[in-house]
Amino acid sequence: MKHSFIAVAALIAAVLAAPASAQDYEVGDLRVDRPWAWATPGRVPNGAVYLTLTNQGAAPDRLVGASSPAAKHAGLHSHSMEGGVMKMQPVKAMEVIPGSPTVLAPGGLHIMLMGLTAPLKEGERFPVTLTFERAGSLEIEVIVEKLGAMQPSHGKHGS
Ligand SMILES: [Cu+2]
Repeated sequence: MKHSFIAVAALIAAVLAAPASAQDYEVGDLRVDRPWAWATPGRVPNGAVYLTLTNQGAAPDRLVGASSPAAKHAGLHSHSMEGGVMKMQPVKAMEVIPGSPTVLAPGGLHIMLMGLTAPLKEGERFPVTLTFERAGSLEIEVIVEKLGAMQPSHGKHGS
């Protein structure tokens, strides 16, 4: 009982602590914090990138596209519960509103990597280019984190 609690607490601490060591990036009024991805087991064809977008300016902006040499195709996706089932769907854009950070996280918004050119391995980094409507393009480096508990729900995703 006590042991399992400590294990869970340690896991949560590790998950929260790990992305914080990643770099932050800026383009125009926008800041991109802690881009990361889960490691992908075996030959899983898809991965997902998570990060936080902050708008430090006065005008709203939107993330309208993403690309990466790590995958054949990168797309913007959201997650939602429909009849008790977690579903993903493509979204055209993600709003980045001043004063209200847009958080991409497991179970919510994410950048989908479809057709990975190689498995994502813990500790590795790969580049992703983000395209914003106003601020333009920005290349970030995504850190691959240890596979976590949210991955199975994501594995259902079809390309
Ligand atoms: Cu997805």
